[in-house]
Amino acid sequence: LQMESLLRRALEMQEFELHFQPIIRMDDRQLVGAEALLRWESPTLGEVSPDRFIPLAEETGLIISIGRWVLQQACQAVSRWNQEREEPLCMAINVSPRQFRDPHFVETIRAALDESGLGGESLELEITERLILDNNIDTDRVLAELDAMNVRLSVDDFGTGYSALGYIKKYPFDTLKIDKSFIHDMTTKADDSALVRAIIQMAHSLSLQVIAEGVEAPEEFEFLKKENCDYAQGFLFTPPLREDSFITWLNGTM
Ligand code: G
Ligand code: G
Ligand code: MN
Ligand code: NA
Repeated sequence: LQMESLLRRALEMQEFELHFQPIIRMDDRQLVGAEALLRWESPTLGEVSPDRFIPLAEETGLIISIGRWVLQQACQAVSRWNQEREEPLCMAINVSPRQFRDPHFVETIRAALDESGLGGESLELEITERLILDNNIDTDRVLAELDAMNVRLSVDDFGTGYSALGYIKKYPFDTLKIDKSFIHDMTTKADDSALVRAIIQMAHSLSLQVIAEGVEAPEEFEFLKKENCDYAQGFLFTPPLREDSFITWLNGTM
């Protein structure tokens, strides 16, 4: 209850910050984009993990206004970065089922893109399997509208949910993100390496691209590269960074 009342005020008290984690193309190790990850520093509670406050924000409906803030901040950030780049970066944002079901969701996306002068192709929305399997009324229509705006759509944490594979073909997804739990055991456990290989092959046969999450070791990178995985993200490159550190990292390594 205390956390709820603190969370209610966190936006206006400017206690949120976005961190950014690079997404790397495996072919040439070039930076192609970043995932925006929300951080809450409460003066009362200290740093609160999103695993704790995101579910609370979903229950209370606060995720609608918080999610809008995330979207606006993330679009403005990538728009700034792209002004100084030849190859534009794509910004990936996590979207909760509750946001997705908000009747103003598509309109909010359109406004954030317009206000930051971005095309839809500069934005990727990460959606969990949970949302798709909600079997909600408007899922088809909302995904089709986003697709028509060229917004990219990815399935986050792939493999951890119920993985009804039918929906992947049914909806206009561009990318699968393989959950870090599989990547972690992939180079030591035969089951996990077989699974990762199968996911990559299946994705490619459906014309989807694959991002491996949680890549921590060079052996993992090499294994994924051999299996033709398209992109990688993880501590091997860097943890999520504040914008200033992200820019420093980008200038230092790319
Ligand atoms: O960054 P970290 O690993 O602590 O994130 C934990 C979880 O919180 C992840 O599952 C991530 O998807 C989720 N998360 C982080 N930022 C956001 C956000 O802006 N919106 C939503 N809906 N979830 C987020
Ligand atoms: O659920 P989602 O994929 O949105 O969550 C991404 C989370 O994974 C972020 O909170 C981020 O901090 C975390 N993360 C990113 N790279 C790594 C990694 O290499 N190892 C581990 N253990 N976590 C990671
Ligand atoms: Mn994610
Ligand atoms: Na994930």
